[in-house]
Order: sequence, then structure tokens, then C-alpha cells
Amino acid sequence: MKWGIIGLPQVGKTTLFQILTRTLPQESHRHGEAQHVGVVRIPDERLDRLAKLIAPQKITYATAEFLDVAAIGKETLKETAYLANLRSVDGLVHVVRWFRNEAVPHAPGALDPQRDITNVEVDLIVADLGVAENRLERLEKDRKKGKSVEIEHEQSLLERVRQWLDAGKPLREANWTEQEKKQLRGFSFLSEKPLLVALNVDDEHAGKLEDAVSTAGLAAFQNRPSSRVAAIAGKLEAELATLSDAEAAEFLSSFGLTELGSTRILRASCELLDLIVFFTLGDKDCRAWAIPRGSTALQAAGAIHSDIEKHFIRAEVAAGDRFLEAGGWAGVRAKGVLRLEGKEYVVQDGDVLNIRHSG
Ligand SMILES: Nc1nc2c(ncn2[C@@H]2O[C@H](COP(=O)(O)OP(=O)(O)OP(=O)(O)O)[C@@H](O)[C@H]2O)c(=O)[nH]1
Ligand SMILES: [Mg+2]
Repeated sequence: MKWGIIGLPQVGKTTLFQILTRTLPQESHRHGEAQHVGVVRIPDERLDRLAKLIAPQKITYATAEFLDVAAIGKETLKETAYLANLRSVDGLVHVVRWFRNEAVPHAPGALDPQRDITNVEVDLIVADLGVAENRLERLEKDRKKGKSVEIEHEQSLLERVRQWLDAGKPLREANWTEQEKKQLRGFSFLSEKPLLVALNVDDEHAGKLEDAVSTAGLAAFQNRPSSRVAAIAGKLEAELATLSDAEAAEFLSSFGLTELGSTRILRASCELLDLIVFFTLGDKDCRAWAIPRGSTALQAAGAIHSDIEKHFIRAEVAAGDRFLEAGGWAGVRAKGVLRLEGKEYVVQDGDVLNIRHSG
């Protein structure tokens, strides 16, 4: 899963990137540089517990990729490279400023998270409108050369896209059928991507992050489709970069924080993309894999390796909890906890899978 960190200038985008990647400011990029990519490990207590039973040589966590891009604006949204970067991601994290800092200018003026969210949303919508209109023009030319059912289908879909955007609404809030979603995917519309708003608050609000969301007037935002808000105390949490997890937790609790900012952001991002996790538990490597909810055993095999998907025979499956209770592979086999499932089995969150394959 890949996320793009967007937002107005000087709101804490790079600070969030540092929180997630646990890098120091000087290691990550300087202000205004084009982009920076970081791979972030998704903490997983279930994997930790399961791996204890196996004592593997290595534990591999699922990861998420974050892209720290330049500040968003009407100009940047015209740059091909900038757009290509944003189009490549699965979701957008919009960092919204809600911290006071005289030394750091905030171009739009007074702090107003709702206004900033709306303005950035409008920029995304305008960029998408451009794409839809260009395509509609092309289709109209094609249609004049020779009518076809496909052209007319696409025209009518994009006409609805245009109307929706014209009304100032992001595409993620429209009710597309699965078929339509598939057709729209090729356009990589920005306003269709799931949106996680990261509200960047002052240190003094660090102990009341949940309240901050409603005080900033963003509670209603939580109920929008494919949208979510999580608060971060940017400056404070970025200072933890050099600490161990345990030290960081102690430092955080002294400010009334119960959880790392990165944990909150990662959890929200997994929820937004509706990902579940399954585990493979080998002596060499115990590993967590994130896949879309509803994936089959065959698709899970494909996530591991295309060869395993190709030569899939059966999946041995045990719910993670049952695996823990049974105390490991020998236990699940002896107690009959391990089930044999076929290609069509829908993988459940927390499943332990052992995929049998030929070749
Ligand atoms: N007081 C306070 N300052 C913050 C907070 N988050 C970021 N800052 C400061 O705001 C400035 C900008 O932060 P960055 O993370 O570089 O912001 P950015 O959005 O990446 O900025 P550009 O890439 O230049 O658009 C830095 O001086 C940060 O220290 C915060 O939560 N509280
Ligand atoms: Mg930056």
C-alpha cells in the first residue's frame, strides 16, 4: 500500500513523514524538494505472539510506503511529474495545520482546518475535471469517426463523472458500481482516492487528540465515505525519532499520549483501504501480509509469489487465535484445528496460511 502525503506549504508534511519513518530532519529531505519515499513497517502484536511459538530466523512485518511530495497547489498540480507521483498512490494523507507557530507562516491566514480541507479538495477536483474533460473531447472526436457501443458507454460514464465534479464533490463520495470503479481506475482520479486527514495539533493538545478532531470542527468529516481524520502532535512526535519504542512510549505517556502517532496513522490507513492481514509462519521467516478484505486463498498465494499462485494446490488454514491456543504447527495438526481450503476460500483477518503448491 502506497500513500501520498499532501497539504499546503509548511503544515507539517515532512514532519509526518519523519514520524512515520523515524528519520531525522537532516536524513529526510529539505523543504520544497520534489519528493521523498519511505517504507514503514506496520507494527503487529499478533505476528509477534505467533512468531514466539516458532522462533524463526527472521520476522517480516507488512509495510506501507509513504511519499512526501511538495506542497499542493494549482501550480504543482499542473506539473507532470508531481501528478504522476500522486496518481501512483493508493490513498492520500492530507496534513492540515492546527498548530500555532509565529515563525512558520500559514499562507491562507488564520488557522481553519475546514477551509484548508475544502480548498485542497477543490484543487483535486479541478485536476480531475481537466482529465475527464480531455478524455470526453477525445471520445467525441472518436465518435464522429465511427460510433461504437464502448465509446458511448465511456462517454456516459465520464459525463456523470464531470457532473459530479462540477457540483464540487470528490469522486470518492459517489456510489460507483464495481464495474464502473474498474473503468475509472485507469484514470487514477485524485479525488477518488481514500483520504486520511492528519490534523497537526500543538504540543498542548497532545494528550487530547480525540477531542482535537471535534474542536477543530472535523467530527462530521469522519462519516464521509472513504474518509477519516486522525490527529497528530507533529513536532512533539517527530522528536521521538531517535528513541527506542519503549523510550518513546514512556516519553509519550508523560504527555498523556497512549500510542505512537505512526501507529494511529498506520491503523487508520489500513482501515481506509480495508486491508486484512494473514500470516505465514516458517522456521526461516514469520511474516505478515496485508491484502484487500475479501481476497481468496489464491489471491493470497499471489501476494506471496506469482509462482505459488500458479502452482496452487491447497491452503492449510488456521485462525491465528486457534494457532496460538494450540501452541504451534504440531499442535494445530494434532488437534485438528488446521483446515484444508481450496482456491476460492475467502481469507479472514488473522488467518495463518500454509499454501501447498507443486513446482
Ligand atoms: N509548533 C509546531 N510546529 C510544527 C508542527 N509541525 C511542524 N511544525 C513546524 O512547521 C515547519 C514546517 O514543517 P514541515 O514538516 O517541514 O512542513 P512541510 O509541510 O513539509 O513544509 P513544505 O514541504 O515546505 O511545504 C517546521 O519548522 C516544523 O518544525 C507542530 O505540530 N507544532
Ligand atoms: Mg516538506
